[in-house]
Amino acid sequence: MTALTLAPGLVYHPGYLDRAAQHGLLAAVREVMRAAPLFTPRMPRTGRPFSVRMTNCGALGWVSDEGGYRYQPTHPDTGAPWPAMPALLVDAWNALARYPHPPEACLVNLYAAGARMGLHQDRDEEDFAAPVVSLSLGDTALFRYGGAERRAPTRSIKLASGDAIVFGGPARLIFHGIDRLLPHSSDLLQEGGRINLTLRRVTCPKKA
Ligand code: MD3
Ligand code: FE
Repeated sequence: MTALTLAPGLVYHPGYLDRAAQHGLLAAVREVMRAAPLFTPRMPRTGRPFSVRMTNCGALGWVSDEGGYRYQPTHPDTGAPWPAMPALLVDAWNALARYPHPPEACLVNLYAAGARMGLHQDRDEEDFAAPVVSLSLGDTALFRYGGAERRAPTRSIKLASGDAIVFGGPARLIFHGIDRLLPHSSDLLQEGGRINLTLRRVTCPKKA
């Protein structure tokens, strides 16, 4: 597999999943969405809804509402535990993360046409030693990333269906976001749009 290091700790694997693997992962994600329906996260304080809808699998899931950003073991609407992490996702983590503990959370982001995600850092986890692994399905997205400070200059790359990207080490706390989708760029999702999966460690592993 070709892997491109775009910045220290930022490794891009274009076409990591072939078409068959994308279909397999999509089937697993549809099962997750059946057990844990998509919810609409809201901004802390203001309650303004995100344009992206979300769900999670794994022991912990990321949620956001007027009370803030946090990880919790249950769905914010149904109260049910998150469904288990599909084996295909654990396989991807094991192949890409180079981290000796399994992922605890997989955030599933669903972008319909017009959805976007503003520039932000992921810093609600305790363990920044572990990388974040992202997998993309469906329409290509224009992904923007900068540095560890908001004012740092940014670059953009396109994330296409099947691409994987890993953010570890000095890239773990970079600012990043999704400016827009390229409509109709993939036919993987019948309804169009894009699904992004991010595999994360949340807690610090206990010392042996
Ligand atoms: C860099 N998701 O869920 S994936 C997110 O495409 C998020 O849905 C975007 O940003 C998406 O938080 C971007 C790429 C990504 C994900 C997590 C990161 C880049 C990251 C965590 C740390 C640094
Ligand atoms: Fe993020």
